Amino acid sequence: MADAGDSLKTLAEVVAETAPAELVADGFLTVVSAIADGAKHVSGLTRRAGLAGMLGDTGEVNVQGEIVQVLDAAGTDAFVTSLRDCGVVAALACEELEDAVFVSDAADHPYIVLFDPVDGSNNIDVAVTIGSIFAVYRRSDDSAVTETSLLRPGREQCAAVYFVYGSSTVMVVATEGRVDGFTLEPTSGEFLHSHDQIQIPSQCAAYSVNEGNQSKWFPGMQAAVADLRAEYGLRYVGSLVADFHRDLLKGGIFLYPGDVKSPGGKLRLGYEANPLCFVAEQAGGAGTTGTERILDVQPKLLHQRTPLIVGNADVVERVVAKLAE
Ligand code: P6P
Repeated sequence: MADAGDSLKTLAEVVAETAPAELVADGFLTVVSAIADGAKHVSGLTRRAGLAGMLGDTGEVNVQGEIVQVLDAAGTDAFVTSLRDCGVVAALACEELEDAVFVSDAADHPYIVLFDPVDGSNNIDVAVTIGSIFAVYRRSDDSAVTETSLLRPGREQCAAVYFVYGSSTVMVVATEGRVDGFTLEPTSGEFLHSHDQIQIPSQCAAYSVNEGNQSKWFPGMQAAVADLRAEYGLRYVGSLVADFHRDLLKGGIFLYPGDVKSPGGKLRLGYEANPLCFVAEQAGGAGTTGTERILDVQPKLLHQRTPLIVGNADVVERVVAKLAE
């Protein structure tokens, strides 16, 4: 029986045809392919986690102070290897690694990638959707790459990529002015163009926050979420990429605010908030700390955390106005 996948373009075809010419000219497709190769490996491990020894934790604690899941470590290895060896990445930073990995200062290595290899990893053991998130930058000049080279505001990203390992494995690629989705065809191993030019729907369909933290929120956030609660249904997976992807495709607003215990928030700026807010803005949405556009924040630390409010621009703006009252 004919299958929609039979007529869909591949990731390589779409990126070659639609990505900005200056990116295509200096190896952007190589970066995207390296990221996709790592994700195919992680997708395969995720689908067979209980059979592939991918459940549970390693007993180690990462730089975030979080227990490292077995799949976190496997995902880190897969993506570090594919990005380090692809030949166009000068440096990379990963949630699971305290320090950046410096690959080459050569001019033919123009890209820098920050990533969260397996987001939501505490959901692995219960087979709930998890993801991977990537922020892609071009080196600002040919000078030697240092840790400072990775502390760039999110507005300087040339692309953002994330994967949802859910009921299907979906890759979302955003470049300036365009967001496309690709579904992994397991038999061929190809990511096929299943979502053309994604734009966030005009109507917000749900709010997404961990209501269990309500008592810890500052009063302004408690009032802002009360407004959302009065108008929208609640959807919360507890896996950032799953919650974000639903809001991107269906309309919605995701919030992980700072609170009295963690005023700076829980989620990381460099490889969670920045790439997802880049995607959101290219799809017509918005992302803020509550007081500042996420993409304008000047990072000071590689693993810096941030409050995050992202989704339908009009609803994000309403929350910001409420917080400012
Ligand atoms: P909480 C998963 O651990 C994660 O980093 C994100 O994927 C998710 O959005 C958030 O934490 C969930 O945190 O405190 O609601 O369990």
